[in-house]
Order: sequence, then structure tokens, then C-alpha cells
Amino acid sequence: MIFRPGTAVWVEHPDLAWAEAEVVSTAPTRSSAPSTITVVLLSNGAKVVADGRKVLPRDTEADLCGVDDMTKLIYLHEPGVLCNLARRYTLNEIYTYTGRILIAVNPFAKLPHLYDMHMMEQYKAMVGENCSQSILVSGESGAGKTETTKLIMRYLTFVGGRATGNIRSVEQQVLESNPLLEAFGNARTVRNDNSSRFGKFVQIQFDKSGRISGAAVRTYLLERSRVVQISESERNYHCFYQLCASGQDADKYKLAHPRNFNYLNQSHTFELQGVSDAEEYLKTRRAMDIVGICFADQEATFRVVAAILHLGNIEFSPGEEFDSSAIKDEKCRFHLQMAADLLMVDASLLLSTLCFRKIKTPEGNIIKAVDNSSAVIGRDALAKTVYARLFDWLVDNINKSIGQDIESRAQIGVLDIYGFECFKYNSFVFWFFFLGISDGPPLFSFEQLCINFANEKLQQHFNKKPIGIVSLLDEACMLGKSTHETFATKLFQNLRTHPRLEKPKLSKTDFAISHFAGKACPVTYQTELFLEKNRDYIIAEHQNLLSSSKCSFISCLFPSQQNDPLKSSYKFSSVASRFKGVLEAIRISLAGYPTRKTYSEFNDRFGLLVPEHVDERPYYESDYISQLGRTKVFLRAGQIAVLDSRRAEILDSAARVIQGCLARNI
Ligand code: AD9
Ligand code: MG
Repeated sequence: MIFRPGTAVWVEHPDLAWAEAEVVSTAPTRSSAPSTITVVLLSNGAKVVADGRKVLPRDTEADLCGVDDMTKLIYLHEPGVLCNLARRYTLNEIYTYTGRILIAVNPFAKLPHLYDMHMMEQYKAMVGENCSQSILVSGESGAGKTETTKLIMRYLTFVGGRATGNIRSVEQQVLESNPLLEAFGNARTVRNDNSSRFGKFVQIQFDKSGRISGAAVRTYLLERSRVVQISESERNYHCFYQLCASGQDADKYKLAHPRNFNYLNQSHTFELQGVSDAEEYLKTRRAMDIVGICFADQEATFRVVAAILHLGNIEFSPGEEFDSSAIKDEKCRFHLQMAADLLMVDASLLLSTLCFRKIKTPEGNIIKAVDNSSAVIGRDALAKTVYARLFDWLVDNINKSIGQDIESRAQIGVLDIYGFECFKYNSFVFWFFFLGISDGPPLFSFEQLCINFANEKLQQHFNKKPIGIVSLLDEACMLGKSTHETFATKLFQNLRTHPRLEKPKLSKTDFAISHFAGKACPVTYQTELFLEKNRDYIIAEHQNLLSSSKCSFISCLFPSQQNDPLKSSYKFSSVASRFKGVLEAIRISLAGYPTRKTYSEFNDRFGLLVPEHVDERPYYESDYISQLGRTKVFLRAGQIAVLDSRRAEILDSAARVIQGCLARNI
């Protein structure tokens, strides 16, 4: 686009992202070289030479308070959008529409006036068109998705509530499912003190009169690795710290400060600013009461949480035999006994489950000792599995107790997933790399691939190919002989030419994807545990151990496979393919005609472009205007700038004519 001197523009700026400027001159373009534009910055009067491609038109007539819908912006480009959001943000107007999308800017402060009864009443007007709807909350980690989801749920329970005052009403149960799931599924990360480590889809069901009649909560891909492994300045799931701070209950389970437990002391962050874990524990118990989890089940739940902490403190040393392992010392024996007692299983069976493995051979089964590092891996696998089953049990219980309205035809679904994660640029992982503490660039795991993949789908920038990473992974998992090496080889063979897949030079089995999260973000993944994690299976010994528990709560978490007709079939189910279910639920329609103006607004601004003023080309030509509606003109992105530049040309030449006339007359 050609800018004439004096045109108001935005230029890219290293500190401010975009700065307001005015064009001074444009260097003539030679051949295919990009043009350069000299501009003067409004902030300090400095002259800057900018790349012509990084200069965008600026609307000098824009309202200083901003507009409540981005589609009202004259220029719908990055600086226009950011400037509008910034203007509104200073006025505590954190919500802005973009057609059917609502943008929320995280205020990091309580703004109660936005959510009070008075405000909710104002939005109560429409009981809708009696058809189901979905709300998708998307954004980077820490952007405010979960808080927004909770506000949406609060609003929906307000408009659809029965106002019975009953503390165990459906709407109250729906609301209280949030703190409960957060206690078990949220944790502190470098980006967010209360980061969701699972995806959540809540369907609120309404009856014919528009009242809430039931709800269903579905969760996706809890980050299991966090149970046994946490990075510096992060925390494990909140419930562990809550239980440790619970006073009497902690004593009952022989728990102490989190620093005493391997699963919590890998990071030195034990407390959260402004949060009392003891108080949070009481809130979690209260939420369990409201959701309808009986006292005995609440006790069993926390017994399992305590058992996991003790399990993590069972350490091993090399056994007497070659490549075998034994419990390290008396302290570890105490934790073994505690874990076994809390899980109500036999302590020696627990120990042998960790130190031995049954191997099938053509000659029959043999029992083989495992070395101490394999025993640790087995211990961690057991802790992760138990925790994941406990989490699933909580979700099932919430659903059972809230109850489903199977007759409901109108539902509102709210999807809250974890945000895009790439710590390379701004996290401790990056800095550790520089400081030499870590021995390589940050590598990411299977969970991050699923998270980032889902976020890409949200952005509609991932071109799904018939053969993709997930389908290759599923195929590898179905073939018994596959290893992560064969999977990586297959991946590079099949997707060799994919522009967004790269093979890092120093590894045969890692792969890098250039994700799109608003900007290109290259992320390197390690395939080592991909197959194992995707298979979602449980080690047979672990299954046998836990289904032998004398506590029915625990044995029910691990129903015996033989008694379960569904499980005994060899049907393959992969974590990644189930996750693609959630992806299919996602529909974002990108507006094809983002700029909308009423005919009168359009005529006020561009009326002077009508044919008699310009040339014989028709005014409403398809180059400019993509669609004409009944009351509005719909334009493709960028078309307003083209029209504006023609308008400026005409105004300029008109001004020259007037100046000429005036000069002659003077
Ligand atoms: V993650 O992908 O789960 O790591 P979210 O869910 O996007 O992330 P979250 O909703 O947890 O972020 O918000 C992070 C923090 O921002 C909250 O703990 C609040 O302190 C803050 N926040 C977010 N939205 C609001 C709001 N509407 N009002 C006030 C907010 N504070
Ligand atoms: Mg969240």
C-alpha cells in the first residue's frame, strides 16, 4: 500500500510493539525490494526509517474510549486491536466483542461491579432461541480462561437457578464442582499460581422453562507426570499441600511439612502468595459436602492422597543379587508400611510389586528382579495411576450426584482447556539452560504436545493431514513391536516434507514442531515415553495389588479386568485419539468479513468515492466490498485501508485544487 506524506500510521516498535507515527516520505521502490518509509514518531518526534511492510494505517478519528466491538474499528489490524483493548483496559472495560467472540483482558484485580446482581440482571433479557450453544474459552496459560469459565457458570446458574436457597441445589453443586476439581487438578506453574492441568467441558442442561435441570462434567488428559515430578518454582496438585496443612487429618496420616516428601520437595515452592492451604483444605471438604461426596468417601479420598506421598518416599538401594533392588533403610520401610496401610494392601506385596516384574516367556512366566532405577520408575507409575483413577472417580461422582437431565434439549457447553505452553522464551527452563544447570535445551513431553495441538486447533492454523502425528502414534501403539525409535523413523519418513516439522540435529528420536500460538513457536518434543503414555495401560502387577485392597473405595478404583467385559476385549484405546474428541468439539468460525458498517456510516466516510467523483468504475465494486447486507456493508480484512487511501487521494487533490483557487483569487 502507498502512503503519502502526512498519513497517520502505526510502525513496529521494539519496546512498545507498535508506535503512533506520521509518514514523512516514501522511498521509491525498485524492482522487488521492499519499500522503506520514513516516519516521525509522535511520542518523541524522532525520525525513523521503517520497512514498508511493517507500517499500517492509523485511524485518527477513533473514539478515545475505544469501541465495544472490534468490528466497529475502521482498521482491523494488530495495532488497531491492541490500541482499542488498551484504551478500554484503562477504563476497567476488560471485555470487548469481536463479532461473536468476546475478548477478556486479565485485570489481575477484582472488579466486582462487573459481576454484581445488577449487571447480571441486565444480561438476563433473552432466554434464547431454545437451541444448544457452546462457549469456548481460549487463551495462553494464565490468560484467565478458568476464571472466565467460573464467571460464565456463575452467570448461568444465576439466570437458570431456582433460588430455593438449598445449599445442595443443582446450581450450587455445579458451582462447587469448580473448587473441588481445582484442588485435585490445578497446580502452581511458572505462568499461573492456579494453572489447570486438565481440560474441562461442562454441559449445563436446561429444562423447558429455562431452569437448570442437570449438568455433566467431562475432563481431558490430566497431567499425570506432575504427581511425581515437579520443576523448580512449580508445585504439585494443590490437594497435597492442603492435606499437609490440615492439622488433625495430617497427623492422622503421619504427614508433615511438604519439604519432607519427595513428590513435593523437588521444588522449593511450598506456599502460594495470599493463599492458606489450611483454609483451602476446609473449602475443598465443604465443596465435597455440597457436591454430595459422603464423609467415608472423603476420608478415603484423602487417605489415597496421603498414601501417594508416603509411596514417593520409598527409596531403593541395589539388592544382593545382580540388577536387583531392595528397600533402602528403616525410614523408607516406615513409608512403605504407611503407604500399604493407607491403601489397605499387604506391605510385602507392595514391595515385591515394586522390586519384581513378571515376564511372559514361551516357557511360562518368570519372576525377575528389577534394578533400583526401574523400581523407582515402577513406584512413580503406581503413584500416577492411583492419582489419575482418583481424579476420574471424583469427576464420575460429581456427575452422579449433580444428575443428568437426559430429556434436556437445550444445553450450554463451556470448554476450558489448558493454555498454550512454550517455556523456551520466558521461563526458568530457558534460564537454567543458559546458566548451565540443565544439560540441553528444554524438551517437551507428550502432554505438552496434546495441549499445544489442541490450542493450535483452536487457532485454526493446523492443517490436519490424513497422516499426522497422532495417527502415526496410534498405529505404532497398536503394533506390539514398535519402539519410540521406530515411531520417530516413521514420523520423519511420512512427514519429511512437512514445513512445520523438523528433525533436531543431535537426536534421532526428538522432533520439533513450529506451533502457531499467535506467533510461530518452535517446540522440541522427546518421544521416549510417547508410546507408553499414549497406550493408557496399567501394569498388571499394579492392577492386581490394588484390586486386592481391603478398602472397597480403592479396589473399586481398580476393578478386576476379568470381571469387566468391556475391558477384557482387546479394543485399542489411545489417549491421543480420545483427546482428538475434544478437538472435534471445537468450532471456531473465522469471520470472513470482519469489518461491518451501516450504509450511512459507510456513505459518510466513503461517499465521495462514488463514480461521478472518481472514475467510471462502479462504487460498490467487488474488489472493495465483499458482501452487501440488508442494512450493512461487509468488508474483507484490509479493504477499509484501500478505500481510505483512495479517499485521502481525492481529498488531497481536492485540497490542491482549492489551494490553487485560493492562490489565484488572492
Ligand atoms: V491455565 O492455561 O489453566 O494455566 P488460565 O485458566 O487461562 O490459565 P486463570 O483463569 O487461572 O488462567 O487466571 C489466572 C489468574 O488471573 C487468576 O488466578 C486471577 O488472579 C487472574 N484473573 C483472571 N481472570 C480474572 C478476572 N476476570 N478478574 C480478576 C482474574 N482476576
Ligand atoms: Mg485454567
